[in-house]
Amino acid sequence: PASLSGKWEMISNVNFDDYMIVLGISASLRKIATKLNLKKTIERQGDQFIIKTTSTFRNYTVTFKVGQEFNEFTKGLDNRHLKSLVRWEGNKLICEQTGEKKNRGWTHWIEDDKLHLELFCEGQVCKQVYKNV
Ligand code: RET
Repeated sequence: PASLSGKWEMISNVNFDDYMIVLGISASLRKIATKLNLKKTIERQGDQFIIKTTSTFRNYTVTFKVGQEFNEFTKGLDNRHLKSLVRWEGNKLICEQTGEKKNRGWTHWIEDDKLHLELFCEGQVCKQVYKNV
């Protein structure tokens, strides 16, 4: 069955700029970030996930257990402190990120052997698709 685990490379990225705008990310950082070819490495050990987002410019790693709220610091993104909680909903891995920004979170799922990621915040939705590498 389709698994989130593995190495992934971004093939499309829609509305990333508007997502970053609602996060309050500066124009200069957005300009760099929109040009990045992002990669993901997802490691899973049972309920525990390590998700690494990497690029030539900056990396971001988040480690969590499904169903267990954790403190997330979005270092190098918008540098906010969040309470995050990840759950499964069918084949979708869904994170709710509670903090200063409303309706913030993300959803990961596999479709047609590709990794789909929706990043949402305050009504903006960024949609990224990654291929397996
Ligand atoms: C980069 C570059 C600097 C500016 C911004 C970035 C955004 C990273 C994002 C990462 C999302 C990670 C997720 C992990 C899930 O476990 C690329 C670090 C804004 C949006 C959803």
